[in-house]
Amino acid sequence: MVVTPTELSPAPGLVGAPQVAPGAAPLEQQATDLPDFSSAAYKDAYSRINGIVIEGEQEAHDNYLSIAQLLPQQADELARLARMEMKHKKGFAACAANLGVTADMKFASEFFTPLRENFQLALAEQKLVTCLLIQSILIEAFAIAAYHIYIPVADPFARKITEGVVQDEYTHLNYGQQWLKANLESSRSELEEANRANLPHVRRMLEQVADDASVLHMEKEDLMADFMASYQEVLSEIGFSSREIARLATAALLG
Ligand code: PL3
Ligand code: FE2
Ligand code: FE2
Repeated sequence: MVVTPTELSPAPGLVGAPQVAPGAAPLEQQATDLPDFSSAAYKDAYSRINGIVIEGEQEAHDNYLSIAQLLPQQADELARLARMEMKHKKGFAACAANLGVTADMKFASEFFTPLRENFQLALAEQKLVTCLLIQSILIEAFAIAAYHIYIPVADPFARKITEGVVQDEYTHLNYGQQWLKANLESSRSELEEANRANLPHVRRMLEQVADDASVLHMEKEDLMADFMASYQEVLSEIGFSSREIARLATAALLG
């Protein structure tokens, strides 16, 4: 599309000094509509979302230590990733304490049951490719999407913590990506099968969290779009073609 100078001009009402009603918040605070962090509705939704995040960080820690059993030559690196996850868990626990919220850990544990069970099954069968797909690709891409969408609508304390965490999560996504790229041909069929079995769970998890997330001003569509962006980018880096990626992503709609 050709962009003409007219299309680049500001809309008539936006010319000149910004108009702010007397007593209103300055424009930069109005840009993203922040929730009321002290409301009962916010704290109620936060108790479940924060529980999910704390449980997710704890399970990520456990999963990297489990993966080290299958990749003993990389045990040091995997222990380093696991330590990062414990730091994340502590950070998010501090976010809840700061808001005076108690995380709902029972809800959170149930939320992760399908992926936890599939990971444990794969571990028992020494299916390293499946373990890496579940933890290092699907869960990490889910975390990255959640943290990206949370940052602009978080309270200032949680925003700082989440900004630090999201950087680490890229390291974790990258870890799985590198291994799978180096071993693509021998991993292909297990990867496709594990993707078909687990991607629908991620979709259901996003659906399950959508109502609480929207109380935090995080929209389901934004979460899904961010997840799909990281997921597809990783698959492309691993070496899949666009057609293969479309096929893998289609598994989200089935099952
Ligand atoms: C991997 O390092 C950790 C996995 C955590 C998974 C998080 C999923 C979060 C879903 C809801 C998003 C809300 C984010 C708010 C943060 C307090
Ligand atoms: Fe983490
Ligand atoms: Fe992580």
